[in-house]
Amino acid sequence: MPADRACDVIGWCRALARHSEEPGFTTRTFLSAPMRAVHADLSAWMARAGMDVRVDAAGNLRGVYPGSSPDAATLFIGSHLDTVPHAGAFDGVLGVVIGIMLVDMLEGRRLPFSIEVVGFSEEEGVRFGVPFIGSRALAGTLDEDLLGRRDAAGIRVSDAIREFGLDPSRLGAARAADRAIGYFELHIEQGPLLEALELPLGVVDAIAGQSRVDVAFTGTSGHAGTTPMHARRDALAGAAEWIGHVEREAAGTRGLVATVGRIDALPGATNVIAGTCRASLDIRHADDGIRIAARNRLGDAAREMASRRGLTLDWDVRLDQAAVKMNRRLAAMLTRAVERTGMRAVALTSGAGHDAMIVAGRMPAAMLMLRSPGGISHHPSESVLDDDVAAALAAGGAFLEELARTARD
Ligand code: HGY
Ligand code: MN
Ligand code: MN
Repeated sequence: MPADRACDVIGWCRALARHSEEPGFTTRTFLSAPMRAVHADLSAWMARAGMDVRVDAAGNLRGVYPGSSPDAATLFIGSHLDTVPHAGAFDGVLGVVIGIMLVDMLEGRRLPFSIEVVGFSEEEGVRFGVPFIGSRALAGTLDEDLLGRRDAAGIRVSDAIREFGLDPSRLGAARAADRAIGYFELHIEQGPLLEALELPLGVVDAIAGQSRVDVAFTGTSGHAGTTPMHARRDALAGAAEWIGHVEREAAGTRGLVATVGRIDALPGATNVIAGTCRASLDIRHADDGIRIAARNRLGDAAREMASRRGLTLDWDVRLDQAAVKMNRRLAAMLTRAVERTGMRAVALTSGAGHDAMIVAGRMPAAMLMLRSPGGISHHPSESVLDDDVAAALAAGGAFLEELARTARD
């Protein structure tokens, strides 16, 4: 039975991956058109598992499986439904599909708590440059600043919500009820650790903090053929010097990762010196002090390089998300559940950010990681193994039973 269900989980994820803004790739950003098809598929699977389904004002898909009594507290199981551009089929959606399958595995049996499976509308931060819109709505921490953020077309978050047919004035109703047992997120590891350890599952002890900065170097565009090298204020050359420095700084600081994933040079012609160069910075570390100090050093370096080259610099910190520890009691229960299914559980710190780090501010949170073959993620070749999904279903089922036992005590 678990093997069949694991095969279904993987099949469902691959089916959802076809709902995309880009034919031939998986690209699905906040409340874009393909999200409706994802909601339709998941709603059908949720309803078949005996869940009442709704979409909240932040575009989160929410399926409720009632508990044994009307006033039962709620266990949330969730992850995100949006993706990065050219994504794989499992980052985010796997946690939602496994949540539905765990409910289906109850086969109508009621637990002493309700289960609410949530497919968050936006976690990656691709469309508006700031992540976690969906989980902030559940946590009740969405603020006017975020709702006013604009995408590349100048559309605000609140406008995008209206365009999807939802009402931003009802965002308060998206907030999780106070009687929550906790939040449980299953997610691919997206890195090489579990594969190196030859283990299918890992229990998350903490999620690394991350900062995201929009950087812009501004000089003077000019003729590539007639402008002497000493007379240039080349924004792209300035950004290039800084990007090399970013890589060296991260490689030289234990446990630090820093990435410039996007660069836009303007006006962007072969025979024109770039007058403006915008770049993104994503910097992470398990220790917030080390991350912030490194972020500040990179800002100082950018200012020094810009000044030396006669450029101006804009440095806009878009996100400073502190590292978050998972709930120790739930992590211990999850570890016992994994071991009860005959597997060794290892604790690991997640370098990837997750909705759990936002929801953890509202209720106890726990995460179970599944091995990422090749450590590949944020890439079309991202995958999971059938046996590892079967193991996650068994461990997730044992975790629910353990929670039910403690709820009855
Ligand atoms: O960027 C991340 O860490 C996650 O995939 N959103
Ligand atoms: Mn991701
Ligand atoms: Mn993810």
